[in-house]
Amino acid sequence: MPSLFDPVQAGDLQLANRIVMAPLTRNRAPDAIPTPLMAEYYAQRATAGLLITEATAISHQAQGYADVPGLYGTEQLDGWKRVTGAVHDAGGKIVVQLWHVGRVSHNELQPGGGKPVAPSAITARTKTVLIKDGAPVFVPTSEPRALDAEELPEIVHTYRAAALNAVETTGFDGVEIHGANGYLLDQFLKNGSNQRTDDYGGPIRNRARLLLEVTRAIVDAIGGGRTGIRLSPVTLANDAFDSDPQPLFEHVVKQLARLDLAYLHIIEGATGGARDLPERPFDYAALKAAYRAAGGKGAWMVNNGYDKAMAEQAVKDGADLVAFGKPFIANPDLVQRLRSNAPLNQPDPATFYGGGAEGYTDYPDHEELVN
Ligand code: 8OZ
Repeated sequence: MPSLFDPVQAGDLQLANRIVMAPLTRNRAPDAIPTPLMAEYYAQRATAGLLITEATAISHQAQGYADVPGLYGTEQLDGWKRVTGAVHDAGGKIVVQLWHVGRVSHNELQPGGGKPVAPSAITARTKTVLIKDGAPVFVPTSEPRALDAEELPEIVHTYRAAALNAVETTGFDGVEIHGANGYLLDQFLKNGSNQRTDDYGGPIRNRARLLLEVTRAIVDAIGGGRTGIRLSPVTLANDAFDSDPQPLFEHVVKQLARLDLAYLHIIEGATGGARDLPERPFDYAALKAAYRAAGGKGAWMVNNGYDKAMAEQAVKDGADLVAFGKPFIANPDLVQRLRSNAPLNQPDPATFYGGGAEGYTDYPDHEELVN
């Protein structure tokens, strides 16, 4: 029986253990440029089997929050090279999470102050963050405009270009497609946000089309073995809602099964919150069974509120990887702490988004505390 601390292969990725650092938005990249401090932060956490970067915009249009990083433009790519170099020097593996926020944005963050783009012109009942006079301000997201079908190939191409930049230019070990949490690809999947009447709306196979086109384009460019995807069937994040998620997501994973992906990353329940949502029931075992029955061989990564005991049980039950979010904010040496049952530092929510080293690179290793 494998343990959480045993090596595992996920596609082309040879991972030292099954503990993954989940993507965590930290808003410390002014002008979307990754900083040297970010390189230090990720390198401190390099004992994770795999690091997934914070969500990273594939274009200016894909931006939805102040000071989140991008993967376009020379300065942004150079910033990421510093990060991948530092992580690799520390012996780690790192993939970048490719992000298009769709309607979860604000005019002020969009090229030329234009409207954010979405499957349909339905405003998300959620907030985003701007920086005003140096301080973060929460504001409602702007009314989006519905994308023309003719604009979608360009978006697919932009994902593909970002994936190529990730592995060829910036040294990432692979990419994770952000298909979760109410952002563009999830907006297309779910009928609460997608009311299109063309080939990208209506029946499940149409709503899944953009996500699958993006995934195929990336796999074609960099190989499935370096490509993962994150899904959140019933998340409450960003006004995401589908009236019948079980068949929707079973269709998605059956199609993904044909693409030889490195991994599927599944958020169980409400992102960063309750694992059980009585008002949004979902059968994750059936989802996994549908993927395997369709021939899917990617690693199965689970996420949301795991502690050591739950993670060990998940691995016993057949999960290949377990992603930890908040515990990695406060515990750079989380793998070693879990291994030795050391107590965990508690993260400070006041320093999650924005700021500098405080609450970012200054959480101590356990060894530093006891010596
Ligand atoms: C927290 C704050 C802003 C963005 C996600 C990228 O939920 C995010 C995010 C999380 O996937």
